[in-house]
Amino acid sequence: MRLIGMLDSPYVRRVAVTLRLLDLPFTHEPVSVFRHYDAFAAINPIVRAPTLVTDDGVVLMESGLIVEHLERLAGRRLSPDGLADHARAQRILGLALAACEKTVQLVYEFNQRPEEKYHAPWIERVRGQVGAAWGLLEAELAAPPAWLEGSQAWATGAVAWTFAARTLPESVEAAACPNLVALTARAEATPAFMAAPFD
Ligand SMILES: N[C@@H](CCC(=O)N[C@@H](CS)C(=O)NCC(=O)O)C(=O)O
Repeated sequence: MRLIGMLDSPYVRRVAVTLRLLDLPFTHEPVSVFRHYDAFAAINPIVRAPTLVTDDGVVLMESGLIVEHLERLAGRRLSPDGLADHARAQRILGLALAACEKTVQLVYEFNQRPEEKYHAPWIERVRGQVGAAWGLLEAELAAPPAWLEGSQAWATGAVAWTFAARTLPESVEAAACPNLVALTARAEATPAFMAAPFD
């Protein structure tokens, strides 16, 4: 299997960490959707990271769909079985993905648009959404469930926090999110994360 994309993308990184957590063999090709557009397009004309090329040559995209496929391949899931636990896992995962997506929107606003084209009301709205997502995620972690560590919700939460803290530090308030900071520090020290560093 080939994983295409840079590890500074939270979506690529969550797939890389998932591959490690599931002990699936893969090669990683750090091709950038911006700096290596043509090379990326040669693999996936939609130029969307992450892209996963299966051993049969099927080109997959969308990290959630890729994770679903990888779990099938490995024959195990990175989420709890019970219905109530699963709902909680999906809530934590959804909050982490929302924080990611909204942070990416801010990054694109600042990196892809000329400054005179920034739209302040939109930026304020997205900043508010980012803050709400982190606040709610932090609250979920105040009494973390026993199954959290090693789950997809855990992996994506930590990937999301590192991404935001490193890419747009002013968008995160570490002092207000001690649980997230601690969870991320522990996750980043695990072999699965260390094998897929943000840089
Ligand atoms: N929902 C997608 C989001 C993926 C995404 O936004 N990828 C970015 C890189 S962080 C990308 O491909 N950007 C280039 C583009 O969309 O043109 C997923 O979960 O995979």
